[in-house]
Parts: sequence; C-alpha cells; structure tokens
Amino acid sequence: MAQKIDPAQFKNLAIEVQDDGLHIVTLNRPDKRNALNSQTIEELVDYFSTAPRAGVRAVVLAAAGDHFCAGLDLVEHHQADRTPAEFMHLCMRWHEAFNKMEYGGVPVIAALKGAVVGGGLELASAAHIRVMDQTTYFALPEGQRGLFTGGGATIRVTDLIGKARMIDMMMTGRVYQGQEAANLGLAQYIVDGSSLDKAIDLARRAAQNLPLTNFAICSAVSHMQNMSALDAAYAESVLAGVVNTQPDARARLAAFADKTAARVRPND
Ligand code: 1HE
Repeated sequence: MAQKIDPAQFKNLAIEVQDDGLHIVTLNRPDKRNALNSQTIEELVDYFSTAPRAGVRAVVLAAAGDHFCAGLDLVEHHQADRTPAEFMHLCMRWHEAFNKMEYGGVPVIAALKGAVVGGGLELASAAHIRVMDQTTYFALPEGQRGLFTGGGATIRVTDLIGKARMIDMMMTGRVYQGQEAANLGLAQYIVDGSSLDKAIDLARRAAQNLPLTNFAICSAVSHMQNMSALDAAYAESVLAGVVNTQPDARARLAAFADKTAARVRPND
C-alpha cells in the first residue's frame, strides 16, 4: 500500500515535491545554521521511513542559508542536560534516520555548501552522492567541544576517508575543503557554481533508472559491505536474479538489441 508524504507535516524540513517523483528536502533552520535538534531528527526519521513506499524516485538533500549543517544542536544539548541513557537513545534516533537514508533504496544526493561539520558531516555521509561547492568545508569539531561523534561518523566517515584521517580530524580539528576534500572522497563532485543545481541534475538522471534497480544500488551495496565476501556474493546473485529479470527491463534490453539504445561513450 503506497504511503503519502504531506509536506505540511514537517516544520524543520521544507519538502518540494516535483512531478517526476523528485523530492527536494531542505534543512530549514538557517538561523541556527541547520543544527540538528531532536525535532529535526524525528522529521528525518519520518521522511526517510516513508519515502521508499511513497513513490519517491530520488531525493536531493539541500540546506537553507549559507551552511549545510552545523551538527548536533549544542544549545539544546546544553539546556537539556541529558543523562547518558537519554543521549544514547537520542543517538539511536540519529542512526535510525541515517540508516533509513542509506539503506532505504531511494537515491539521496546531498547538495553541500559552507559548514558540513560534526553531525552535519554524519548526515552528509549517509547520502549516496555528495556534491560540494567552493564554499564547502568539512570538520569534526566534537573533540574540541568535549564530545564524541554519535551519528555514525566512526563508521561512515571512516569508510570515506580512512581511519587515520578520521582520527586526525577529531583529534586536531583539521578542516578539509576544496579539491583536496573531493580527492579524499568526502564528496564525489566539486562544482564552481551551485551544488544544488548539480545535485538536481544528478537526481534527475538517477530517477530515470527503474525503481527496483535503484533500490538495489541504494541498499544492497551498503548491506553487502556488512557481510563476508562469501555471503555478499550469494546475496548479490539472489538480488541480480530478481533485478535483472524484472519485466520493466525488457524494453531497455530490446532497445539495445535492436540498436536504438544509446551506447556508452567517453565524455566529450
Ligand atoms: C548553533 C549551532 C549548533 C550554530 N547548535 N546552535 N558542531 C559544531 O561545533 C559547530 C558549531 N557551529 C559553528 O561552528 C558555527 O556556528 C558555524 C561555522 C556553523 C557557522 O558560523 P556563523 O558565524 O555563520 O554562525 P554563528 O554566529 O556561530 O551562529 C549563528 C546562530 O546559529 C547562533 O544562534 P543565535 O540564536 O545566537 O543567533 C548559534 O548559536 C547557532 N548555531 N551552530 C546550536 N551546532 C550525535 S553527536 C554529534 C556531535 C556533533 O555534531 S558536535 C557539534 C559540532
């Protein structure tokens, strides 16, 4: 049964639904540099839990204002004076949201700018594609704030840039930006102009794939990384059995066979 996403139900996320199934989901607390308070995390859980069953073909994760996201809402955290158990449970909600993004099967493309720091980098690293512009910079200031990462950086940021660089970022407050950041793998694309325009372009391209194919790409690769090579090869075979025989793929295969489909060529 298809679910519906009602943009009016979200306060801290602005959701623009486009005709082709593309959703632009904008972090919308620019006055607070899109810091992630508990309400925003709940909205991310709601949105990304529903999107796979609501016919969403691709999501662009964007941000209002000059900065993508300043991470954990430090003021809320200070005022709430949480117990260890309370903060543990909060972190589990962050993981719930980010796991739904990474494993949900809907392409998520993050349009980065300005600060992508702390929990903001944890959020960005759960997207399938990151596009950065020339203003974008990455940092993990938790160490300087007397904190530790709690939204998956030890897993996802380490996956992107490796253990040694992740530890350096946390220990020394090192900031990565520009081409160096892209070369390290913090973003797959770096643009001179608008990261949002590029992210929309990529999302439109992804949305042309069959949904079942995107489901496999945007869930299986991550799941298989958690498996032994033997189990991953088994799971890949089973998944390919389902995806590669889907009826909707027949027209695409027929177009290749009758030479009407575009061929793969090098870039101009
Ligand atoms: C915030 C937050 C926040 C801004 N929580 N309110 N994250 C950090 O350590 C990053 C902290 N933020 C910053 O370093 C800077 O704010 C920025 C580089 C992101 C932006 O600088 P700037 O000069 O544009 O803004 P500002 O003047 O510092 O802040 C503007 C407002 O946003 C101000 O609120 P106002 O009511 O006084 O106007 C700030 O308080 C507010 N603001 N960042 C709350 N983070 C699951 S564990 C995850 C662990 C972490 O993520 S640690 C957090 C790391």
